[in-house]
Amino acid sequence: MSTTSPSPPVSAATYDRAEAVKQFDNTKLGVKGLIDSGIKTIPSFFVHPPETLSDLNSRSQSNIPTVDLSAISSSRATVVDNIRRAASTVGFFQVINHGIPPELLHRTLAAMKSFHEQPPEQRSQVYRREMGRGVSYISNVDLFQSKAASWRDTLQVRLGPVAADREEVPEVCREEVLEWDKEVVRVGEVLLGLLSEGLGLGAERFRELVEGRVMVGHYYPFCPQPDLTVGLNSHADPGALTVLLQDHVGGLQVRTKEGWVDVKPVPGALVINIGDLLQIISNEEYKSADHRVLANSSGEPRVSVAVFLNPSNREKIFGPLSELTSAEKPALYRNFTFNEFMTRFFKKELDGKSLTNFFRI
Ligand SMILES: O=C(O)CCC(=O)C(=O)O
Repeated sequence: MSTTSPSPPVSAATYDRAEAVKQFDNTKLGVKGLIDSGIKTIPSFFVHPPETLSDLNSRSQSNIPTVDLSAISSSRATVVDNIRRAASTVGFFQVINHGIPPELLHRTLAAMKSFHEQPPEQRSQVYRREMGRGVSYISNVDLFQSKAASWRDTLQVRLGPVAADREEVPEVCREEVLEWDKEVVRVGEVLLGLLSEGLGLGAERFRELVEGRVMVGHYYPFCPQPDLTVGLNSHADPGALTVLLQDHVGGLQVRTKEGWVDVKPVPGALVINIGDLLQIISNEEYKSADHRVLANSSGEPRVSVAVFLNPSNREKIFGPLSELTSAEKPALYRNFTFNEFMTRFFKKELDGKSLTNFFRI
């Protein structure tokens, strides 16, 4: 535990947290701006409660599964089985040999880093909390709802069903974002096909789950007091499936039965996780998992790019698929529209796996 106190060193009686949060947001420069200003202690509103901090050092030595996609054409049933096993236990796995050129993996991370390292006046132009135009640069999507802020900034880009205007995507990462989206759609369709087959549903059943897509490009600057805050609070993703590209720095962890497990960076791999919606429609055959990112204590910033795959029709009714429910296995969730589901998600802070409980029967 750090012995330095977080800044500002004021008594609880005089500290106006809401004002401090507002002032931070008004800088439009995120956590990167704080680090660039030379701070050595973190503002108090980044300090997490004792119950979060005391859990940060707990970790298990196990690994999450790695699935090799190169065998799809020669031995599809084995790959389906490996994916089904990973999705129904941990809900998190890495995939290798997915066919995305290593050069694009590298370029996408580098372009996202370049966006976050642009001069302040360029970054601040894109800083906004509303996704109106489909692109927003923001620090902490839940800044005004959460008990404590987290040490990261994010560029969000809507990719589907209606993508942000090409010109809106910051030029410094425009080509890479658009190329990355194409590859994620391709790999996402393959994975959703395998996951669907794993439930005995045929390869096409989850096709629509790739149509609604949002990309988040996270930047986790060095944190001077990493034992007082987090990079990203524990949460489960609400949508169907997440495709994540992380750099070599590390810090992502997933909660398993054995405790928190590091999702160790594997060169060239993608990290895939099941979201709450897929847990629900599979009637819990597949499991979404809580995950978090530790505050970055390394000398270099950490960069990750996640694309959340969702259905596009917000009015469509979702719930456990009838093929997967029976007298022996009754539906565990009620039906809802995707709109109701996402509205519920955005009403709360990113605080663990609680979204599914709102819809549980
Ligand atoms: O940065 C990471 O590794 C994880 C990102 C993540 O969990 C999210 O965006 O929901």
